Amino acid sequence: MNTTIWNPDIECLARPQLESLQLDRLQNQIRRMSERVPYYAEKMKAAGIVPGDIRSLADTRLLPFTEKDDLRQNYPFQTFAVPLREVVRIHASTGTTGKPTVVGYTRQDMEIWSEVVARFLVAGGLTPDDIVQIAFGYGLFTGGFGLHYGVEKVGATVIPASSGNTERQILLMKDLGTTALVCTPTYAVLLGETLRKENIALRDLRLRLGFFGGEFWTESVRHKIEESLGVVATDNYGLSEIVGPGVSGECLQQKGMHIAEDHFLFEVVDRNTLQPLPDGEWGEVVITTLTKEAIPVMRYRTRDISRIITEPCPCGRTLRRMQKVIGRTDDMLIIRGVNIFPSQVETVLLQLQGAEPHYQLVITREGAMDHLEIRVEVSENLFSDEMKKLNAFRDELKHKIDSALGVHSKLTLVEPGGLERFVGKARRVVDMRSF
Ligand code: DLL
Repeated sequence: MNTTIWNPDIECLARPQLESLQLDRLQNQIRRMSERVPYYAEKMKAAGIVPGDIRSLADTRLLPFTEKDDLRQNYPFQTFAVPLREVVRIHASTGTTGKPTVVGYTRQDMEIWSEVVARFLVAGGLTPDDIVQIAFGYGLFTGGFGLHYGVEKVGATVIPASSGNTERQILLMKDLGTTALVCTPTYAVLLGETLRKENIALRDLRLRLGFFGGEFWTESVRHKIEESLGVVATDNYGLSEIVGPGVSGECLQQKGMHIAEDHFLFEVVDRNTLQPLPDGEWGEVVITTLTKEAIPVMRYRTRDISRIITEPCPCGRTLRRMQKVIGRTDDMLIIRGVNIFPSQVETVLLQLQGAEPHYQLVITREGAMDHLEIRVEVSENLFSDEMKKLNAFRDELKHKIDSALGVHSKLTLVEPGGLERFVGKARRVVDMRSF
């Protein structure tokens, strides 16, 4: 196992020293926000808070939250804390509706961004000898450029393949001897399938590591990817509003993502009461930036559901970990009064031999009744088997899904390759109720 740590001075810092660093930075950041960003100054005033009220890390709870909509309403630059001439890079979040959220970076922000990405890359086994194929989109999305600069910082070789064009990705992998792959887990699954379809043996490739992030994925998908691509697959997490990739990432233990706590202050709050929860409890992740110059963010409600792992990690890093994200609060569907997360479906699916990690939830409304249809792709093997086997599989899967979700659904089995493939993040839910 690779035991190299990119920045041991910080990644292995004793807790009391880390917390004192965090508090210093928090106080400084809040003061800067109140002086430089009228939006935060007003919000703090409305909450009856002055920067001097933040005397301990626990006082973070006194600060108002920021939501995606707040940033949208300040489109494009109103929450920037520096003049544009100090901004060296702009990115934007992948908004599906309306205007995107624009984010900016100063030169120092860029330096910190590549530093935090380098940390998780090295934690996941990357060395300067690796050849890294980045199959995230290069553009306004933070994935491509974020990973690119981190890989360069580590000193490995970057292949900036960008997203899509699966044939070419495989050609590059073969001919250039790619050892590490960077993309969404969804795309990694597709690449694995394509290798199999084209009878490309893993021994003809040099792949050994995979860094996947940008969307939720289950442990079962991790196993599928590791098997089909011959890599050790680690998870990494981030969001544009905070920095992009690099907020947290797994080490080779593959048990939770170490948070760059010297730059990002984490809280987990109850998603209904918004009160901070004790460490270890599941809730919504809320992040305050500690060092961001261009767009500092105060208590950003990520909508992502996770929990803090406080137990020490055998890798030696003292930075706490967040558990794999299990979904977003706004992914939650309410079907006939029952709360459902697409992740529950994925978890059940992959427990059964024969189901592929390609599925779609379609919700329709007839009169006042909501209907949930779950479309699941089946494997080639099962599909070519006799009808009896397929029916037995359908019955078992339907029973398992219904009891996991607590609501009746219609299960439709789809032939191999029958559902849409994604080169970036997957879209699993089609909610026809809003059409
Ligand atoms: O997806 C940043 C990123 C790029 C992270 C590449 C990692 C790798 P956004 O487009 O702003 O930024 O989307 C952020 O994606 O709030 C989560 O809901 C989801 N997300 C990101 N990483 C993970 C992950 C980038 N590892 C939103 N697990 C976040 C689960 C993730 N969800």
